[in-house]
Amino acid sequence: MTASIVYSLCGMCNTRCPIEIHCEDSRPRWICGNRHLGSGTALCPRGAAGLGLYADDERPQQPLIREGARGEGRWRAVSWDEALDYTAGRLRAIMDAYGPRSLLFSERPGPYSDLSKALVRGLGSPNHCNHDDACAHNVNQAAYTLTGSGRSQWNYDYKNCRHIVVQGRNLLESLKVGEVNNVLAALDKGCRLTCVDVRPTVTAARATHALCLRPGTDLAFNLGILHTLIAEKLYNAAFVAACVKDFDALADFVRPYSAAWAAEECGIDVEEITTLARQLAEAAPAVIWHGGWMSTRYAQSFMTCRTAYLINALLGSFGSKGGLILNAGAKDAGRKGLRSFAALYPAPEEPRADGVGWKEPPFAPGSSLLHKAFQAAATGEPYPLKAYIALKHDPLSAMPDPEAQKACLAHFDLLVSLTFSWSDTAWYSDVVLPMPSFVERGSLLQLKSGARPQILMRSPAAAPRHDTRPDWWILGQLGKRLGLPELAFDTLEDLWRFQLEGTGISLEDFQHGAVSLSETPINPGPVFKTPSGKIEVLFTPWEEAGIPSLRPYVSPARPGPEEFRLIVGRHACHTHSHTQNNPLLHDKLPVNEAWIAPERGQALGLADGDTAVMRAASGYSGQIRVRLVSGMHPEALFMLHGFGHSLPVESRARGLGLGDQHFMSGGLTQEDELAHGLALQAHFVRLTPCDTSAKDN
Ligand SMILES: Nc1nc2c(c(=O)[nH]1)N[C@H]1C(S)=C(S)[C@@H](COP(=O)(O)OP(=O)(O)OC[C@H]3O[C@@H](n4cnc5c(=O)[nH]c(N)nc54)[C@H](O)[C@@H]3O)O[C@H]1N2
Ligand SMILES: Nc1nc2c(c(=O)[nH]1)N[C@H]1C(S)=C(S)[C@@H](COP(=O)(O)OP(=O)(O)OC[C@H]3O[C@@H](n4cnc5c(=O)[nH]c(N)nc54)[C@H](O)[C@@H]3O)O[C@H]1N2
Ligand code: SF4
Ligand SMILES: [Mo]
Repeated sequence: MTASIVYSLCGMCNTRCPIEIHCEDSRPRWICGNRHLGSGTALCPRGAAGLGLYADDERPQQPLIREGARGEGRWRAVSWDEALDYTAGRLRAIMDAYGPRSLLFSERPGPYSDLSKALVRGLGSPNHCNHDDACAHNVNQAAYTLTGSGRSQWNYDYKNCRHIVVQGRNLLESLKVGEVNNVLAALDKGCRLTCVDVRPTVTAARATHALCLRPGTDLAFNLGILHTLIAEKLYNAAFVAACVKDFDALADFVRPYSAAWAAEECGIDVEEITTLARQLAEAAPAVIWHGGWMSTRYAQSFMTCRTAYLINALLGSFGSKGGLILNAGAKDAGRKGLRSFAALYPAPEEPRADGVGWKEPPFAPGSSLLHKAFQAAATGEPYPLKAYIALKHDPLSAMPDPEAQKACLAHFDLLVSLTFSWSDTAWYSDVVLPMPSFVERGSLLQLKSGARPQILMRSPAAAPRHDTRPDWWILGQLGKRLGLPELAFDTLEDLWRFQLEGTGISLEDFQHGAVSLSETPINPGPVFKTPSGKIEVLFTPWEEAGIPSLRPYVSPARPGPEEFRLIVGRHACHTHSHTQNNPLLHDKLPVNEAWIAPERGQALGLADGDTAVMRAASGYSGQIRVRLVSGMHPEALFMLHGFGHSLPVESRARGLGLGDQHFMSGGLTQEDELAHGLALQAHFVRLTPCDTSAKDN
């Protein structure tokens, strides 16, 4: 037996933790964290279950072209040549008839998007979208409009922090392994953790103090904190004078929002707000008020995230040890970054179909609004969209109201899905171009910015078990057939050599899967890439267009006496909707449940473990097991996202639990009032015991 280790990157979620894949006679046997990169061998349950994905035969195994109606599940298995010729031929015909801008592309973005962006640009379409309108769009715009840098350019220096506040951020379950390790290390050293949620979580259980707010009132809470920091002069006056523009406008804005008012709005004691503000001032500037991640929940989520960053600003934590540190890139390390494929082509000048960049004042670079592009496809305004390619993206699960989405998708002549697992979107497509699992796949090199910027390598540890091809190869082959031969590479090594050109780094330098660009940590300090070089409370482009950068608080609607607000979230054992059929993870958590407060259950005649009918305002309904959970806010019904699979090809996940997206009817037009991220939690549902509802029907 020959043993070997392949250094690579996990692909069970977008975090891409560095891993070691241990092989015996070239067969992957074990996956653990990469010991050479300082993060230890531990992985989260999903990463460890990568071998389950590798072994799974219930994933698309060869290219498929649809035979029956969309979604019917009748396929013709074809060769790669036929699949690529067919796809490229249809794309060419559509672009000839409607122009290149009729191509819409969406993906879960990341370092590998450089190639797909290049393809879309090279073909002449402005319509490259990401998934962020249902994820971090609002927090990204909040960071950008205040600091000139997007949310992921600000790193949290947990290790040196004295007080962390997470709000709607379930950091220990919706996790990144490195972040969890750093937070736990800080807690061991005495750092305080305040957790603000609407239900009990693992993060709340580990917190120094946990608070339960009325769902959707976080903006009131933050305004109460800002008010207290200013009224009690607890803020860092020197930092504010040096680094915050328009402080007076902020002080005027928060004046009406006292801690007492906020406490009443949120349903908590006033001391919860005043004490927290004082504790933070005492620990400042080594404090982190997390800006949020999955922040597309309410009509005022953008303002909630803005106020979170403004609290950091008043406490002086930007640029401070133990606070928010700007990620350093290759340039900061005095090095040249990776060569870009997208830079081979000029940015298209056509307006985007989703309106970003021309309908409204600027958003952070790279922003998109896929739900608006879908609506544009339905109306044909500003122009027809006719071909749609989804890469690593499952909007039918990951955006609200699949039926409304299908009505939009009906306007496309071609739907293509690149994926490594079955998904509702792949199943509904005209062409499925299947990829190997990350265990069998290499990817573009990734430049990871941070205190010590690095270039990371994902390498295949085994030959593909099925007739699947990596995304870089598929995109390159499509490019080659559509007049962009420079995007096609025969080998992964050729692709990597293109990226490394001019960096002085060679493939041999990637001994343990990474090359560090700096020996010592870099802290660029409080650098704000705004016109004034300061944090700008008022975002000039919006103010000039008559859009207020500080929007007054609007109290969220209360559910009716029989209703609950639908709250969604994640679990440590699953990633969105693509791990439920993984044999290892399915065994750990096969189904989702509806969590409600015990007193609400009792009033409805529901006991813990009962099955109930959950019904949306649209009438859509399904059965779900009910959990009575102490500490839940009574207005909230919580369920995990990602369940309710119905595809016949997924024997393990099929028929278990409910998909939250189906309970969000009308949700494609429910969004944040300023930044337009989706408002996924603007929906109410009802629960009825199974027997009663049977009689009702
Ligand atoms: N109703 C509702 N909607 C939501 C959410 C919610 O909680 N509830 N959460 C939102 C959030 S935060 C997010 S990030 C999005 C997530 O939305 P998505 O990114 O669409 O979700 P995933 O299930 O992670 O991935 C989608 C598909 O991509 C494939 N895939 C995953 N990784 C790769 C890869 O490396 N390469 C390729 N080619 N394919 C890959 C998977 O097989 C899967 O079929 O959903 C958002 N939408
Ligand atoms: N295991 C695992 N980890 C993941 C992912 C995954 O799929 N699985 N996905 C990754 C991705 S793409 C993302 S975006 C992040 C998301 O990470 P988070 O932003 O942490 O998202 P969630 O887990 O959806 O929700 C966090 C918490 O918000 C709470 N919440 C809901 N409504 C309110 C409210 O009105 N006020 C307050 N204060 N709290 C509220 C929920 O109860 C939940 O506990 O997770 C990432 N990490
Ligand atoms: S957080 Fe877990 S699933 Fe995500 S990359 Fe890391 S080990 Fe893999
Ligand atoms: Mo996300």
